[in-house]
Amino acid sequence: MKLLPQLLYVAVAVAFFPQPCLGQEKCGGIPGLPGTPGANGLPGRDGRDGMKGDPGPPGPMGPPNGLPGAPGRDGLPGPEGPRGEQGEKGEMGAPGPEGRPAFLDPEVQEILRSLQQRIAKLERVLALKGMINKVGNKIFATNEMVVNFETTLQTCQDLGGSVAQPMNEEENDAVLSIVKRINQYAYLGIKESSVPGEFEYLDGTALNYTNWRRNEPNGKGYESCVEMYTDGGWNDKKCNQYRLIVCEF
Ligand SMILES: [Ca+2]
Repeated sequence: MKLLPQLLYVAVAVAFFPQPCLGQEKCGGIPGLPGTPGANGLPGRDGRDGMKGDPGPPGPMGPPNGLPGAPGRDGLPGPEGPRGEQGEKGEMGAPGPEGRPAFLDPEVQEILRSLQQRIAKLERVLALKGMINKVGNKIFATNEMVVNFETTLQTCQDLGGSVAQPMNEEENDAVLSIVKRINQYAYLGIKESSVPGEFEYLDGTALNYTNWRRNEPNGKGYESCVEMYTDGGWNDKKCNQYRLIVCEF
C-alpha cells in the first residue's frame, strides 16, 4: 500500500516535466526523492572558558540570631605614644653586702698610688711653668686677674680654695714669687678685726705670722684689708683697690 503515494508522486512529476529531453542524445532522469535526514553527529568538544564575570550582588543578611564569626587577626602596632609623667620615687633598696675597707683592698691601693704619682707629675709640670707654687700641702696660684677684695674672695671660693693666707716665711715667699712675676700687689686672706688696727685670719683666728712693712698697719679702722707689696711686705689697705688674685688650695 506504500507504493501508491510514490506512483502518485511520479505522475505529478511527469506532468510537471513533460517530455523534457526530446531530441537529445542523453536524457536526464527525473530527479529522485530526497533521502531521509541523517542521524545527529557526536557532540562537539567544550569551548574555552569565557572571561570571569562581575562579582554578584551581596547575599542576603543571615538571620539575626546567628553565631558571631571568629575574631579577626591583630592589626599592626600603632605609633609610640607621648612620654608619660615621671612616676613616684621607689623605696630605697636593701643595703648591699659590706665591702672591704679601702686600705685593705689591694686594687684600691694600686689606684691610689697611681693617682698620687700622676698628680705629683702634674704639680711639677705646673710648677715648672710657674703656674703654681707649692709649699707643703698648700698650692698658691693666680689667674692673673686684678680685682677688688670682694671679687678676690668670691673667685677663690668659687674655685674651691681661699684667698692666699701665708702662715710662715716659706708660704709668704711662695705668694711673693707670684706677686713679683705678675708685678702686681695682691690682697691676702687677712682682715682687720673688731679692734681697729688689729688683724686676724678671715675665719677670725689670730695671726701666727706677720710680715708688716715699716710703720704698718697704720689704717686704724680705715684700711680693713691687707695687701702684699712686690718686696713681700704687708700693708693694710682699703678693700676697694684692684689687686692681683692669688688663691691657695
Ligand atoms: Ca696702710
